[in-house]
Amino acid sequence: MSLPKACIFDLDGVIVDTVDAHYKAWKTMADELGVPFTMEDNEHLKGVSRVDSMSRILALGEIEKTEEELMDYTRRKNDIYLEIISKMTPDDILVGVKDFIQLLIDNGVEVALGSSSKNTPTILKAVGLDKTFKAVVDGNQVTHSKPHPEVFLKGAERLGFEPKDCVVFEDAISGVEAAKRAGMKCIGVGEAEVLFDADLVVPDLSNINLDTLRHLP
Ligand code: B16
Ligand code: MG
Repeated sequence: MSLPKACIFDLDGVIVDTVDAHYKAWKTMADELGVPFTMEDNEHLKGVSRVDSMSRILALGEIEKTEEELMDYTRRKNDIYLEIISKMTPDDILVGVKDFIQLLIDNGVEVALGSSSKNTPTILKAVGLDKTFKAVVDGNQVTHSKPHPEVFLKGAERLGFEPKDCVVFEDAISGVEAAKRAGMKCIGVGEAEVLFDADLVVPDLSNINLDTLRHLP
């Protein structure tokens, strides 16, 4: 098989190590509301938009809030998150990412980013990757959050490729579903027991090369 025309990368948990920062910020809001919230609960928020994540935490605690209160909680969560990530540097890029992206570019595979995060521009700048991707689609540009396929379909469209020509890299259950619904192959980054719907799962991007891409199941 030949190489894909493009690879579309998720941001949080694939390119940068922000999963703990999101968890800490959500945990603060959940504690305030008296809602038990574990790392396993957090697994189901990965890739899900800020407001949908807050709604899920309220649902976990069977708590009802007005729209205004909901927006206030999401704003305060983001303030906590922004404070944590304000210290980000290029050292927060996950292992293997830079080398793998360079390998793709050197071999004519285009690279794009597809994230649910509205903080994408801030993060890409902080870690020095703001000029790396040919197309960036983030939470500011989509109507529907993952698991809806919109973010990846827009990424393919911006590059001018068909979904079948793109491979997605994702760390979230919702993100793997979004990629599959977009009609793209998906490589899960994380644990195979969690990301079982992906076509292949690797622990991180240092465990992948061009042959892996050529021989995707
Ligand atoms: P923000 P990704 C997602 O980013 C995160 O996984 C998820 O935890 C977060 O709630 C969502 O972005 C929205 O992020 O609050 O920064 O807009 O994994 O799709 O890159
Ligand atoms: Mg992610």
